[in-house]
This record gives sequence, C-alpha cells and structure tokens, in this order.
Amino acid sequence: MDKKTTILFVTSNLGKLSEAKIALKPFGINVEAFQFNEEISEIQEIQSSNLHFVAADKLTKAVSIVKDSSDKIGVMVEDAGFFLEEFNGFPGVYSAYVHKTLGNQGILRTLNGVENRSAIFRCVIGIYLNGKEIFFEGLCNGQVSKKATGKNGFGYDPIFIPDGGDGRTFAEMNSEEKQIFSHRGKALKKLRDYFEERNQSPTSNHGSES
Ligand code: ITT
Repeated sequence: MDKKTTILFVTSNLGKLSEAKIALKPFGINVEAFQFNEEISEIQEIQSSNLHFVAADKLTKAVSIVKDSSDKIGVMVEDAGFFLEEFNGFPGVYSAYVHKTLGNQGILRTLNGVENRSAIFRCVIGIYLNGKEIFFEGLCNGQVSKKATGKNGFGYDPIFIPDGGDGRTFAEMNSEEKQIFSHRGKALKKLRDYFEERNQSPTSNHGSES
C-alpha cells in the first residue's frame, strides 16, 4: 500500500498553514487545510493558562469535526502564544484576542518607556496519529522591537526580533529564515524527527507504514 503523504491541519490561520507546508514539504509531507464551513467556522478555544491544555482540547475537537481522515497521516492543530516577560507572560494564551484588539501598535505603546522588552513565542503542535495524541513544543526567545518593521509573516512578526539572529524582525525574514529560529520551526522539526525515527516520513527509504 502507498504511504500516506498528507497531514490535515485544522487551523484558521493561513500563516501557520503556509509555514507548516514549507517546513514539511522537503520531507515529502503535504499539509492540507481543513475546510471550515458555515456550520463549523472555527474551533472554540478553552480558557486555560496552559498552552498544552489548549492544544489538547483543540485536538480533541478537531478530531471530532473531521469526518474521515483515513487517507491522511494524521490530524494536526497548533496553539501558540506571545509571552512578554515584563507582564509576567501576558498576553500568552490571550495572544489572538490581544492582537485583534490592540494590534502590534498597541503592544508597542504598552511597552513605551519599559526597559525589559524580552518576549517568548511558544507553540504546541498536537497531532492525532493512529489513534494516539502526540504533542511537540517549540519556543523562541527574543525582544520586542521599538517599531514594527517588515512585511512578511503574520501576527506579531513585525515586532519580534529573535535571539541569535541578525537583528531583523521575523517579518523581515522569509519563511525559511524564520523557521530556523521560530517556535513553530522547532516544533515542526520535532514532528519530522518523530516520523523519521519511525520511518514514517514519505521520504524515509526503509520501513513501511501499514
Ligand atoms: P488557530 O485557528 O490555529 O487557533 P489562531 O490565529 O487563533 O489560529 P493561536 O491562538 O494559536 O492561533 O495564535 C495566537 C496568536 O499569536 C495569534 O494572534 C497569532 O497570529 C499569533 N501568532 C502565533 N504564531 C505566530 C508567529 O509565528 N508569528 C507571529 N504571530 C504569531
């Protein structure tokens, strides 16, 4: 039997989708978006201060709305957050809401005159594989820039400068560059390694999947 090559990603965020596609394509893994519709237009997130709990709940809900994934490698979700050290991690699990309401300019205003601009991006990828739920985490330390710069990426990218880079924000990098540093790039690497270790990647040339 042919190996399955596609992961179904249940997300409303096209930026996440595009990054997952770019990261996994070289390994022969396609990432396809779940098509939301009028009946199911998004997955409602639980209120929890723990990204892992949010991702686990999202995954359970995602698996329940996907009618048939038998032709897929698995069903995937991701929960991410932007954690400001000065504010004890806020907005964290509320990052989507804060981004929608305050935007990047609002974050920059809030940090006006604040010395500590350290921030962390975190994400938890959850994937339902052969009846099992598996999670991969990634994080990226960095600094909030003084002004929004760059046009690439999405969300908080124009105001986040990752540690270890050359001073550019994520929005000034292309997707491949961003993934070297990013929380998502690191979590996706763990996912790829998981497949490789089990010879489940479509590009693995030994072993087979039933
Ligand atoms: P889902 O449908 O997958 O839940 P979402 O956009 O609601 O998509 P999250 O709750 O995980 O996703 O994201 C929290 C917020 O953090 C949201 O505003 C994102 O745009 C932002 N974010 C997540 N990853 C990011 C990244 O790599 N760069 C910039 N902003 C990011």
